[in-house]
Amino acid sequence: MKFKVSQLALIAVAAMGLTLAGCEKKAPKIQVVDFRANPAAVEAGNGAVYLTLDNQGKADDQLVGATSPVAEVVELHETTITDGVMSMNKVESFNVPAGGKVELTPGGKHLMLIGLKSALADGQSVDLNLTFKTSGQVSLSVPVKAAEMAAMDHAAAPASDASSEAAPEQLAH
Ligand SMILES: [Cu+2]
Repeated sequence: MKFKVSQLALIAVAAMGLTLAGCEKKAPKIQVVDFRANPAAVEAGNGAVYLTLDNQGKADDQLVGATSPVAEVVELHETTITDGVMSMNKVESFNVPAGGKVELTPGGKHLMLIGLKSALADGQSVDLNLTFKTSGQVSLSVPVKAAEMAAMDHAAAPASDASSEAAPEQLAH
């Protein structure tokens, strides 16, 4: 009887070990890199945050939400160009595949800071809290700085988009 019990205990310990090892193997491992916010005036109303989500784990994860004290809401957006017209769509999540990366860059996916409560001034930092489906919360202090490749992005964008964006200001003069 005594022998049997210790045998059971061994089996239980072995099973626990396997479960733990299994868990570790299957978990996502999210790292957030290359993050920055675009400078924006309060009057602009909105701002954008760009970053790279790097998953070095063995399971997929999803970015499902974000909050920041500088904005009323933070939405996950994806910019698409259909027939030369640029539009932004709100999406529910960004999938971060196991062993893969998701890059949020101008002209693509981004985090939209909606209803700015204060200006995003160059050189400042803003707090951002990301929520992942599996990994949970990740807090960042995001530096505000302009894109280094801004000139290239503009050159690559269709001319019609650039002129329609600039139009209201030009009319005001
Ligand atoms: Cu947007």
